[in-house]
Amino acid sequence: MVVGILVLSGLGAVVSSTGDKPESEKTSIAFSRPIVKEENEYTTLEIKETNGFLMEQNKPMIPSYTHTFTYPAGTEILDVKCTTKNIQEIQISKQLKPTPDAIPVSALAKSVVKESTYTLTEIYPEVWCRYDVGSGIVDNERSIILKVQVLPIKYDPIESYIEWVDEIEIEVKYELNPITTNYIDEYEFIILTQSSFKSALLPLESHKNSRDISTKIVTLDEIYGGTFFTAEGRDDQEKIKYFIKNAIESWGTTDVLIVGGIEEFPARETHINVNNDDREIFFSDLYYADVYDEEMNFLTWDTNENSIFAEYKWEGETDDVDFYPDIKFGRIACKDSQQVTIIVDKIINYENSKAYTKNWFNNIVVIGGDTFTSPYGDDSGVDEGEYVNQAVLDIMDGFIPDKIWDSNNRLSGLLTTGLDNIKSGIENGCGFLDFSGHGAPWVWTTFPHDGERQTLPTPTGRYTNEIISNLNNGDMLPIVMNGGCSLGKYESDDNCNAWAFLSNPNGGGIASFGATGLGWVYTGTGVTEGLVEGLIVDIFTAYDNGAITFGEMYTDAMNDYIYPDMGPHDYKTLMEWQPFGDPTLAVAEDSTPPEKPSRPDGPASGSIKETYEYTSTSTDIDGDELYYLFDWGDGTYSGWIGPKDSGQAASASKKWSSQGSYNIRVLAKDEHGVQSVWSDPMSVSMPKTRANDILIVRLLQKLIEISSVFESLFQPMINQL
Ligand SMILES: [Ca+2]
Ligand SMILES: [Ca+2]
Ligand SMILES: [Ca+2]
Ligand SMILES: [Ca+2]
Repeated sequence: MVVGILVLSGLGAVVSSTGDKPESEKTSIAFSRPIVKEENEYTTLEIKETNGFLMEQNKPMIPSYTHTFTYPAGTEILDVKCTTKNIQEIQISKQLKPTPDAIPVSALAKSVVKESTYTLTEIYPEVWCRYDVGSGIVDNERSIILKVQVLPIKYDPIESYIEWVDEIEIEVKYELNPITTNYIDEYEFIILTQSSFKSALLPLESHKNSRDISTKIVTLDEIYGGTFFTAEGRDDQEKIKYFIKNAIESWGTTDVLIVGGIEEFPARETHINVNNDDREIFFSDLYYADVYDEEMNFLTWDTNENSIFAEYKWEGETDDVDFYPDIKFGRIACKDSQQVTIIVDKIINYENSKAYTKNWFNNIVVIGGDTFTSPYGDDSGVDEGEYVNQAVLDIMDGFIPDKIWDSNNRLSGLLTTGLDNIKSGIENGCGFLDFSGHGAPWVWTTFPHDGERQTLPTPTGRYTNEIISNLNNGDMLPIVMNGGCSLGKYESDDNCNAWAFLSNPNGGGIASFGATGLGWVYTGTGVTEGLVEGLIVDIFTAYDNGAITFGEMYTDAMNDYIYPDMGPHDYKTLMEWQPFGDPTLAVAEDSTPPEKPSRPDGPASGSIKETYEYTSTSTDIDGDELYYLFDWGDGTYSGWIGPKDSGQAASASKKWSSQGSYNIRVLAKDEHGVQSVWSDPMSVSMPKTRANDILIVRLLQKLIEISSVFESLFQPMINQL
């Protein structure tokens, strides 16, 4: 949604530097006049320069623009000032649309959508800008991240008008005190485990070292016993967290893999009071990753020192949490050495074969239905699961989609069932798999459009961990998003869906995400604007923006998601969203992309049921070999054609089966799996008739001309041809 931010101060921002004095940076954001739509009972606002919404429950939805400033670790943010330019008023006749309800996506309890409403007696929001400072890892650099959320609208519910501002200038005053980091890159990557798994992990350690990722296995005994650094901390989890801090500061560690299920490797319990319906205690590995606050102090997640961790309005208590991960991390929840060996073999094979260069990798399977239905109070008419899937496909637009949906009858079919289609989608090979619906630890499910019962996928209405464990997709291993409640709750089911993809020795997945507790999402088109499904969209965006490891996909998405004054649903989402897998896993490779391929060349018109050939060419500055994909504009693709030398044309043939106009476009990828942009489209028209049929049509038309009596008889025949 970011469209042309007008930055008035030139290329991005102006930084003035005057020796030791505080420095400052200014950025201006211009906003065009809001588009006001008054539909049904509400007014909605759109401002084209905004990139999100302020979405507080029981408050109106306000367009927002979030700007991220990044500084070296140690920088102190002294002041953030927002100055508004012209403020104008627009009278509105209907109240602003409320933020959609946040609803849990549990497979067990039916989620009832209440009609979202609010009562406001004061101008909302109170401020034009708000900000938040944290410490995290950005492009492998320890960084201070400043998020400024600009709210270009104020709403007066009593007088029924809005104020909007056409420009806001943000001025940041800061002092650069880069911390001296004598971090030698001794161990970029540490693998933490109980002793009994160590020997099964040795092949992974040497594999990573051979890929120039300096790696060390450290056992819990060594952490608790102070083998490398003096053990400190009040309990095992805190000792592990201090160990990670020491590894960052003494070894230059950026990535941490935790090995073991809840019995084999402890996790931290959280205490988030989302609302009185959800006071579930759940586990969060983000605890281990969020090592520092914005002043680079060790963050205990128990700032009120009552030894109850990660409190949010828990018996009235709240602990400060920074949320920005300071390391990239993942867990492989192995319960025995055999599982360790399965995962280690899969990782080594995935990386040695460069899975991301394979043609199957460029397939994506998306699965969804109507997450919230009208019998349970959702009157949006939106099939939320499919809506999220489509948002993912729009981001991953060089991937060939396999849409397993209720609306196309592929999730709801009876002859070829939903389960059949999911199985063949995965077993045909795909790089990514996105489930969007409801869950419990061992089952994913969803509703048909406006359905009363969770009957998808057909025929059983259940996609279970047992089905996942029986997948037989060999080396073609996807990264899996398990959208729904508790699908990553490994402490209650040691073969929960998210983990079952990894533990499968004959296929399954290479890495996955799932919630360790009850997950929350918004209803209607708000579903992609935040919470679990919004974070999934951010993870795909991070991949599309060039993340090259699994850990970067997650960390970049977190860095993107976090905003000032987050609410309880965001707290829960960010703490429960568990990455399963190796954070250093190579999911892409750096290479200069091929040039935009030439517009396809070939016949611009023709007849259906005849075969035509089209060609296109691209070049690669690195001289890489290229593969081409033709999108025929009718929902079908050519499949990847190649390898071709850089500059060598590629051709593909197509026979259209129904009449119409189609836009053909072409994409190239190089031998490293890096894709070009799509070519300009070539428009082709396929009239309804074959050459041989044209004579017949002319004859029939002649007959109609002679007498209109023939029209009712022959016109349908003409239409058929
Ligand atoms: Ca506490
Ligand atoms: Ca942090
Ligand atoms: Ca719906
Ligand atoms: Ca290249």
